[in-house]
Amino acid sequence: MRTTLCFTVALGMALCAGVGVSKPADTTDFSGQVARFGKVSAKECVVYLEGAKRAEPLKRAVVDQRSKVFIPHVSVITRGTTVQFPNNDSVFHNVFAYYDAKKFDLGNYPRGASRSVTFDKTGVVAILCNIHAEMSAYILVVDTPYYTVTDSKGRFSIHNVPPGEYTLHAWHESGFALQKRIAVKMGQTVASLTLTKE
Ligand SMILES: [Cu+2]
Repeated sequence: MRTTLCFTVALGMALCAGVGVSKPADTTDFSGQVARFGKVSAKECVVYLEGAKRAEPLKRAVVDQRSKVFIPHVSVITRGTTVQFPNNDSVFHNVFAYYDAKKFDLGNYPRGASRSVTFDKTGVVAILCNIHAEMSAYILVVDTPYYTVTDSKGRFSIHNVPPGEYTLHAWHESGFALQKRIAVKMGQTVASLTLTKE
């Protein structure tokens, strides 16, 4: 009896897990590759589709500080998200950035401490440490659930996109970018993107 119950619960959980990973029937993937720009690799480009659907703030977002490096170097968050900036290094860091044309400064703080900022407007946030000039990171604040960051070869895939009209944006820290209207169609949509200097 106990064995049967356990099996039923396990089967139920497996089915639920299966539902969780399956693709909604009326959505598609928007995939492709960003071409290199000169000698610069198209890795860590942000690609996103702006349409009618707005995004909820992310429940959790972290830009870590380890070995004098911000991790990740490039991240995307949705509008209204609060980002934690923990210091997991043996040295002090001072995180500051220009955001919405204003500078914010989290001050000096030691290992084990964390400070946070809520980003309620869209745009690019360039993050620096005024103790270590080599440290930098970028956060793109977007107002859409359809975004991703390219891999080391410039490849990307945005999952579960409803077909329709969108403004496609691509951005790279070197100053290359792309913005154009596109139609996302049902079935695998593959795009080859060429960015130009802003
Ligand atoms: Cu630092």
